[in-house]
Amino acid sequence: CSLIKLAFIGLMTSTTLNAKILDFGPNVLTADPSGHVWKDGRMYVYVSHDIECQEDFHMKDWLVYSSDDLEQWTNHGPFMSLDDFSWADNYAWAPDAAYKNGKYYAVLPVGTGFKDRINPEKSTKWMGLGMAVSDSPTGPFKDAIGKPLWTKPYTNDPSLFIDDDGQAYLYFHAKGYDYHVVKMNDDLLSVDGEFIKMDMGGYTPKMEGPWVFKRGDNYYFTMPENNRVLTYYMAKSPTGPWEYKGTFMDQEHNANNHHSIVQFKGQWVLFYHRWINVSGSSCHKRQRVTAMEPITFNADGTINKVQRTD
Ligand code: FUB
Repeated sequence: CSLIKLAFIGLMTSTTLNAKILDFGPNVLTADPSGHVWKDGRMYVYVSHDIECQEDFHMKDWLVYSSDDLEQWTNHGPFMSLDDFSWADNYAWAPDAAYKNGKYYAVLPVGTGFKDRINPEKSTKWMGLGMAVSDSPTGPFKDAIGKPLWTKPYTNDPSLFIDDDGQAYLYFHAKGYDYHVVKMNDDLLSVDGEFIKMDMGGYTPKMEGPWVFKRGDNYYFTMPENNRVLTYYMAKSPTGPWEYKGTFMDQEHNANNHHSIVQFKGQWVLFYHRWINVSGSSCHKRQRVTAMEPITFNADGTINKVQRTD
């Protein structure tokens, strides 16, 4: 009888999360969600802030929302903008955040220049990682080092993972350096040593937007493979060797995805973005909005495939 009760409670728990596009307010377009549960137990989601009908993702600032039930979301507004970086003026792309030693940290890809689609050799676009710090999870954040974390290689899409022993690892997307990781010093503002090329078991497709998390004694390296389909590797250490496990979310339209996976009140949650025709918008093409789904695991730690909920 108590087993039946437990199964029932389990079922109730796994259905409490209502998968959906998050209501972040009218005409608010967001993407690249990075979900974190900080010490107050609330869920904080840091997102890129799309501009209606934008071309080549010329975004200007980032937003943060929080919730204690994943239903009602509090808008904390922009937590930082390009104006806060003296050395960058474009591409406010996929953010990540971390908490350490009583401070909140944001890792923010920003850049300069423009992409020339007709004559790519004339492109001046460059991106690097800004490191920002705040006393509050919702900001205001300040540029903590006054320059990019490094200038070469061109880098975006950071994922800052802090292991149980307090060691921080920074994963990122950088041309020629995909599937590398670097250890961060305790200040979370400087790197400790060289980039480490990880053993991915011989399979290294084009990646963007890595997201690393730990569940039990398994580490997960997840990514939008070929910028579209969400796939993952598993390992017993944050630097690998990684074993490829395949797809956990198919692609939608011929468009990018970017995600995060985080545990909230016992439930694992996948945040990602969708491309939809936004009602009331004057833009006649699909635009990005943040969505979430419950995500579940098998006994061996592998991830069950997630279907989008309409
Ligand atoms: O939002 C700008 C870029 O689009 C992100 O950095 C990529 O991951 C893709 O989502």
